[in-house]
Amino acid sequence: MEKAAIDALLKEMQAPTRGEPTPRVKAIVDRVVRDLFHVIEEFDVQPDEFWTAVNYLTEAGRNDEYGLIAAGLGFERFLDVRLDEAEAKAGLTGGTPRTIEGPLYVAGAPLVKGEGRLDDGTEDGEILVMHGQVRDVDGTPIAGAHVEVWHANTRGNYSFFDKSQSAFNLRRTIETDAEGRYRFRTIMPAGYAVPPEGSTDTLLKTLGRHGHRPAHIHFFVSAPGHRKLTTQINIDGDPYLHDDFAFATRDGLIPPVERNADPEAIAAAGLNEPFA
Ligand code: MBD
Ligand code: FE
Repeated sequence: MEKAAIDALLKEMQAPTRGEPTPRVKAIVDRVVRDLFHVIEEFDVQPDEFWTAVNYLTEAGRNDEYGLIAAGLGFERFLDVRLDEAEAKAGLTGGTPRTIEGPLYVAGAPLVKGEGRLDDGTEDGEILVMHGQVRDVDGTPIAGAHVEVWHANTRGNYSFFDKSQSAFNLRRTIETDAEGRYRFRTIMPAGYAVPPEGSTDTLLKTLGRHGHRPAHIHFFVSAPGHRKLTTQINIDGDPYLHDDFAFATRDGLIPPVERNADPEAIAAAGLNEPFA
């Protein structure tokens, strides 16, 4: 079909309307439908191919994988880049870079003050201690900020999504102390991989891609009167560090990891103390 004929057909299908459409939604849906008509035309998509795609989407929804697909196709990264751009235009610069939230955050993690232990002790992992300070863009420490932390276990799985883990394992909200500092003890996460043979995995394989992420730790940082930061850190040295299926690795989010096998140095640094 000619492009003009497709558009004429679409116009025919605009009428009759009933009631008042929501203009923004209508404009977007009309545009998406029109673009898909053109894709069907351009690629000569056959009815069986179209219904295969519909069934794929049905299954992906049943598997709760739309969030993963959005990450893997780069939508989440794109939305982030647009936020960066909008902030730059508004003159809002500086601070720790943002990166994507991903689909695995769960609200309501236990609140601890200043420091805490994230792992429930059931897994034998490499002990990881991370500390930091929340500051505003002028460098002033922020006491009482909330640092929400969540990450995967040594198999790359997240509590709640992995029913074998205890509730809120590897998830906490840490309130910064008077100097804006926070500290936590946990176990070193492994990199994440999309569920094998799932909808995302199938799609990525069809595109000649993998579904791996480097080992990482997620953060929301928030305080009254400040914009909320959504970010992550990556574990340096991970083979997928610069090959993340979700495109979330960014300069400034790969802190140095100090590996220390010396028990005396660990004790001297106060790292044997019972984190709350
Ligand atoms: C993750 O753990 C994640 O952080 C993202 C962005 C996508 C899938 C799994
Ligand atoms: Fe993640």
